[in-house]
Amino acid sequence: MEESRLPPGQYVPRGRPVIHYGRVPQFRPETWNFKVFGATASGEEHCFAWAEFESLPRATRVADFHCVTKFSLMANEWRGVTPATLMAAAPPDPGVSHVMIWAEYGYSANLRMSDFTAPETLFAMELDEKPLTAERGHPVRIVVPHLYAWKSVKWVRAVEYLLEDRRGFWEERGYHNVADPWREQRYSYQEEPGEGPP
Ligand SMILES: Nc1nc2c(c(=O)[nH]1)N[C@H]1C(S)=C(S)[C@@H](COP(=O)(O)O)O[C@H]1N2
Ligand SMILES: [Mo]
Repeated sequence: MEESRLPPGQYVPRGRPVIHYGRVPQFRPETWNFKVFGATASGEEHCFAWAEFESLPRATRVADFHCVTKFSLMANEWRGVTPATLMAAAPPDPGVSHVMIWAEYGYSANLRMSDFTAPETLFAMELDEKPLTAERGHPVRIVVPHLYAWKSVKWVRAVEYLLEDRRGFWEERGYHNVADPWREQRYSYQEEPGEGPP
């Protein structure tokens, strides 16, 4: 592997670690839904049942993935729904600047609109040609491979459109609001003016 693919301070571990805070949730297709709420264009909340979300068109992205605890998982092949597809089905108000990605049990991460709509960002439902396993985020996780992996929320249940930035779960607990691994934006004390909510 080329060294230039590894951001500063990262290493490639043996095996493929799985990490998250709290328990792995149970997936119940009958009651599962996916909400898009907050500053939608219509002012209404959009709600997708499992059958609807599952039938959205899918795309493939190959990307490396960098955890702030310093391991990186290289060349993952993700398949799922692009943010562009979701936004076409549930359009944002033109003033939306950020999104909050919400998971089961209240875990969350905020993203700038430019990171959410980046070409490599995906709502992944498959990894390496198999459905996601429960521990990797089944049925849907977002993958934002150009940011530290705490932003790649597993078990996503909602997207909230924001007119101004707000910190998510780890961003409120001392981690960097933007989280670019190439700039080693690990902790909130490193934030420069304009990189976090006022
Ligand atoms: N819902 C949820 N998503 C989460 C987390 C979590 O605690 N809860 N942990 C994040 C962190 S810190 C990392 S490094 C990656 C790990 O993904 P993996 O288990 O597929 O390696 O998931 C991220 N997504
Ligand atoms: Mo992480």
